[in-house]
Amino acid sequence: MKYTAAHWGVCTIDGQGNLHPLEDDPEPSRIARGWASAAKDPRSRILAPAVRKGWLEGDRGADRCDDSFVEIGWDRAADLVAQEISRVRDNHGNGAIFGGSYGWASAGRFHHAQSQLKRFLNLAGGCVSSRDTYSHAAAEVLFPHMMGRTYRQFQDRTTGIQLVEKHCEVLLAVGGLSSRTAQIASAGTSHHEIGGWLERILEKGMRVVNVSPMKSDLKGGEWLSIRPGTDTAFLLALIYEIIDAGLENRAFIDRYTSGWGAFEDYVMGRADNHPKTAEWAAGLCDIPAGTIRSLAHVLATRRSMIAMAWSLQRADHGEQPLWAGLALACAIGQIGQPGTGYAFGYGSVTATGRSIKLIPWPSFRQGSNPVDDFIPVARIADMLLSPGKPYRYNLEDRKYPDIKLVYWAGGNPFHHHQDLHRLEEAWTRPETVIVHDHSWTATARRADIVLPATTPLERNDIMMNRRDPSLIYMSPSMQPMGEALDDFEIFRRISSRLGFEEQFTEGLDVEGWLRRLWSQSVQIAEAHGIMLPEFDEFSKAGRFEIPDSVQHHIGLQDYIEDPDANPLDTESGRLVVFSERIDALGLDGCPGHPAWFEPAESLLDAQEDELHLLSGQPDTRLHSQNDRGNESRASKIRDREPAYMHPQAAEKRGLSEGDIIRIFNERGACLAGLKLDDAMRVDCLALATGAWYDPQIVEGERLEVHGNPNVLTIDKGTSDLSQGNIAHTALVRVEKWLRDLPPLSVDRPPQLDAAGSG
Ligand SMILES: Nc1nc2c(c(=O)[nH]1)N[C@H]1C(S)=C(S)[C@@H](COP(=O)(O)OP(=O)(O)OC[C@H]3O[C@@H](n4cnc5c(=O)[nH]c(N)nc54)[C@H](O)[C@@H]3O)O[C@H]1N2
Ligand SMILES: Nc1nc2c(c(=O)[nH]1)N[C@H]1C(S)=C(S)[C@@H](COP(=O)(O)OP(=O)(O)OC[C@H]3O[C@@H](n4cnc5c(=O)[nH]c(N)nc54)[C@H](O)[C@@H]3O)O[C@H]1N2
Ligand SMILES: [Mo]
Repeated sequence: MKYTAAHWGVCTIDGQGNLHPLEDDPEPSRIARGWASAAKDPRSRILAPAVRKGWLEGDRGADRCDDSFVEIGWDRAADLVAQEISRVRDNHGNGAIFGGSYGWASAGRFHHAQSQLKRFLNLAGGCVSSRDTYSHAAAEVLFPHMMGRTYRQFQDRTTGIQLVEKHCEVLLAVGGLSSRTAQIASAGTSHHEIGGWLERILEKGMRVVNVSPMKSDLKGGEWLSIRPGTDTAFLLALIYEIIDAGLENRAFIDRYTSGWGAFEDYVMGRADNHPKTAEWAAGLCDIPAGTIRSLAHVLATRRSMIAMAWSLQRADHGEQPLWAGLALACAIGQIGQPGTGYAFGYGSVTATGRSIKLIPWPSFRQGSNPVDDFIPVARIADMLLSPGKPYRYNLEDRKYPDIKLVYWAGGNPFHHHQDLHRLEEAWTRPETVIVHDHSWTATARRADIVLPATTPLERNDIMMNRRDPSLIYMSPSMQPMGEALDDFEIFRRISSRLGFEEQFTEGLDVEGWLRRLWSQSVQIAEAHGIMLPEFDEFSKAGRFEIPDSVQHHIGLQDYIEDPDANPLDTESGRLVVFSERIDALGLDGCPGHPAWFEPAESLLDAQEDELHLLSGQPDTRLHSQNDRGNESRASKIRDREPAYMHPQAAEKRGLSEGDIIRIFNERGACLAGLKLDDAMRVDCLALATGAWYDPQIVEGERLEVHGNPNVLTIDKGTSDLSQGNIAHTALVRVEKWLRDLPPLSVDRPPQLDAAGSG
């Protein structure tokens, strides 16, 4: 059998090269339905290496948006890239090359674009890198301080959803828990289980509380329609009411936490004369005080799980709801027991809370980076705009480097970054931008040298995810389009010009690397008592199921069982509710304990006609991937991304379903197609991320015509602690678009001339 795999799932490939969902996947992702059409679309695929005309003419990036390209052959393209890297290295050093290249790329173990790029740049002398992710930077920085676990360690051993099903009585899902986002697992998934699990726990009568501005963030259960950005107030009030009723678990607090006293003084208002009562929070979070109080009692007296969605911390002061959630779980005192306690990201991706034996599968070695400089991932525009400027990050004082060359493979910053007009300005600063992608993304359109990569449907690879029980041999379903090459082959050609081909390839071709990865896997599996088949047998069968792969995890269990023998790797060895280390630095936006802050923009401080923008993940695609495929396109309204509003909010503005609307604020404006949803807050507007960025000048105004919310979002760090993005914090206004509808420009390639004509 032939298979392929993506972050959204595994497919079988039939004799005609068509993709089909895995038969034993209970809930195959709809994203896969748009995959083949996106991969085969000649109008969105990059078919040949291309160079931006303005750059060839020496503009050094001034016109990096919206320019035309000259198609050149691979030889000239590889020469140019090698020359540029040498030039920048010689003139400015490797510290002037930015290779952070954030992005999800594709799921295969070998053709992972970032790993390929980093291995290549490390051999070229290194580059400035980036730390953390757009997904959960605040958690990545905060978790080690708060619980002595890296984010990854905690996620790997998050209490299993099956244990929740068995033992939990009340599931508090802050930020929802949705099978929409559970379509995805980074590095691939052979099955999708969250939808079925939700049905089962609801059927059995578990009390499930969805705390979210959108009812659809959890199918079923009770809905508490919270005002966005106010979860910390809600959580602090739950803690206040538990303490006020004398229901806090003192034994747990005394044994397992540090700094509780200072935090409790803050919550009870002993420190600032502002007790964080249910009445106090009700005014902020828009959930009735009686509801908060009775929920506090229920949580403290029943077997309860505090589950936080990732979205909460992609917001201004995003550290605070995570930390307050942990403090709440400490007050309840059920951490470390089966099915209760604290979790982060059930449903944000499908594999969080999966009961699985964790096997550390090998990956393509990146080598080490001789340059130790980095930026927090979401500070890219700040870096490009302000070289040398000081900033704070994770208890350090740092300075932005001066970048001359940007190299990106497997990510789309003109999808993922906030305030894209600001990024557009920052993007003119480097001298050279090099991008590999398979499609004419907004980032590829804003590069100087664009190299066409293959998609996973055009190559062999292996899916091995430590949180999945299936190993998949990925086979191609089609021939490479145009002149596309694998990222590996592209880097091989460039590294041969730079004199380190042998180190880059280690003398192996793709099959040689797959065989090597497999033989490493065989050894690792053996150490875990598992016998893997030979490579040829595996590649022929296409799939190997790990036997006895089920293993239940309970978050922080070892610590709770024996805190003296297994202290946490925190400043106190315990769960930190007040951090002396963080407090001592007086950081902007992150004091020593969880605390309420009003966000940079919020409905608490809004004009009557403003709405809160929710720009979460799209149902029909993975970020900007497959946006040009048929599944995503079928969801659009007159080619524009759908935006959701409450019928009352629409009526007030004279809008009806199907209208084209203009969504705007001081940072930008975009068009979208209106859809109505009476199960969302009346003061919110939901516009998913991922419509290909298409800014145009329409009657003198800069207008994004496709529906990309990142022209509206704010480019600011969560706080000086983690500097994560704050995508979920923004206000917008909406009006009906009455003028002619400008056609898209991203539905076709940029202007391309053959070499010689330009
Ligand atoms: N407003 C707002 N913005 C957000 C978010 C939000 O919630 N709201 N979420 C943020 C989050 S959590 C994330 S993770 C980011 C996601 O941001 P990204 O990860 O940058 O988004 P993708 O569209 O997945 O980009 C992956 C790119 O890799 C390319 N690619 C795929 N396979 C290959 C390959 O084999 N080789 C090469 N060279 N390229 C390949 C794809 O074509 C695509 O352009 O967005 C962030 N942005
Ligand atoms: N289909 C699909 N699934 C995906 C992805 C994709 O692109 N497509 N991307 C994957 C990636 S990279 C990531 S990081 C995860 C992200 O997973 P999440 O962060 O969990 O997903 P989001 O869609 O950003 O947000 C979930 C919900 O949070 C709610 N929300 C927003 N602001 C607030 C708030 O202030 N308070 C509360 N209580 N709720 C709020 C919104 O209603 C939103 O629907 O999704 C993954 N799953
Ligand atoms: Mo993400």
